[in-house]
Amino acid sequence: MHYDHDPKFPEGFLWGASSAAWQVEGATDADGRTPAIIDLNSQTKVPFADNSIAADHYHHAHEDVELMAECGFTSYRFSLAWPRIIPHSDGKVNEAGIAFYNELIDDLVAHNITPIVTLYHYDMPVWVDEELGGWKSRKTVDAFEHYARVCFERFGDRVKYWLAINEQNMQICYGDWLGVDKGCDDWFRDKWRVNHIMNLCHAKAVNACHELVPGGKIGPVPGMVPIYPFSSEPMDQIAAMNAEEFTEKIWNDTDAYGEYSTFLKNYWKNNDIDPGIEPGDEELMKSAKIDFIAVNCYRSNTARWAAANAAAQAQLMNKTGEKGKLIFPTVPGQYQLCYNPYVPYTDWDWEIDPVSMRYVMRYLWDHYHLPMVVTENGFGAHEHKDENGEVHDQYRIDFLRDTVYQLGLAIEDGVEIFGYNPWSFTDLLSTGNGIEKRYGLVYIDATDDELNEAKAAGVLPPMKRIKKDSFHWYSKLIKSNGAEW
Ligand code: BGP
Repeated sequence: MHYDHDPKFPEGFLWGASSAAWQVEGATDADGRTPAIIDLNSQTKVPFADNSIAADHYHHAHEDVELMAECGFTSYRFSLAWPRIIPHSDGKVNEAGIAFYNELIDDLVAHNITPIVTLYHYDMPVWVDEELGGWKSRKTVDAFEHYARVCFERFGDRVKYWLAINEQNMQICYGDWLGVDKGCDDWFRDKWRVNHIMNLCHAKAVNACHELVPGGKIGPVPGMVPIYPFSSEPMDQIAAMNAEEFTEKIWNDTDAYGEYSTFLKNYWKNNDIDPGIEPGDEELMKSAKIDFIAVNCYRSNTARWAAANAAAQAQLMNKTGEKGKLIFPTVPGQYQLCYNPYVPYTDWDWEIDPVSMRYVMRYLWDHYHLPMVVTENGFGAHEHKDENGEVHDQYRIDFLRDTVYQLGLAIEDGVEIFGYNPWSFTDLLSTGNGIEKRYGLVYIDATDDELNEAKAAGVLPPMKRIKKDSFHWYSKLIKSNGAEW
């Protein structure tokens, strides 16, 4: 990438990294935590993605915070595990779970690292699913509100930035990938009911945060994949707009305006879909005013027109990390996604497109005029130690540098952005590719096979942390507030 000047970042810009409880903590049955739906879902993934050890952050939390401080972090975005805090349907608070997060938060604050905390990053307790009906049931709204209130009451004195639900759009779009479609037999229709329940949970959390956390701010976390039209053929532009609506804009509009768009209401009407809206729901949604948008953005997609008689194709993810295994989706009469000839691809067929960060920031600012913080971005790769036990990840440094440059340009464009938290600090589990798809600034010295063997033997491996080259590069960048890049 050509850089024609140095980007500038505002004083107090939050530099950190990001994780999620089920992907980093491990210790899934420690100290009273009960199983989550995602534990079971992850066990169905090939290659191994069992999360019972993950990066074993549960037993290495202090060491990890020390490393963050050494790197110069001023923020850390992580999530709380619902089944660690409310393990059973009696709603009682698990003090051991609270103690783990209290220690982590205290440790961060003592190192001047601002915690940015996600309430829900895919770990619904199994009891919510089995006893209340999970995402299909309105009873879940009360259970979620209770959990959110406990978190705000217990941690809100030190945590001021809250995120409600991670990537609701992606959970609904790819319901089977994360197990959100559990128990639904007509996902085409049922997903809008699940989505509505999630919107009610989000609204309750937003209002409770404002009620219980002095100075608290809360926002949604859209998974943003900007959509470019494949060509200047006019129908490719409509296809790009359709893909944008159905994968992200519907959710952004609802979060920002607190109401369903006319586009979505017409779509429901034309397709005979009842999203299960009851009296009072729309008032609740409207009352929940978000303070900012937390943005996850790794890449872009490209769309071209798909005629109404085209063959439908669901997206099939690349689960092996061998290039060329992804099957793009086709939605007849709306769009099909396709390769972009102008960008390279990772081994998992993700577009390597740092410009997408500037695009997405400009796009969201123009539409919603809300401050933003980057809560995920990163480069997934196969990685190994060399003969000296070091990990050289120049490709990650190149990607992060290009992205930080684009973020700087977006700030110069006038967009209000207050932090950058790439995924991830240590290596951790990918959503479907075990620890083999690594994102960390810090290497975790274990392979999927070793984690499998350790689990079978019931022995925890040492899980040594090794700083990658990107750790050292990032440290210089953040200690100079973006000047040395
Ligand atoms: C985001 C999720 C994360 C994370 C990341 C990378 O969408 O919020 O949980 O895993 O994507 O994706 P993957 O692990 O599939 O490579």
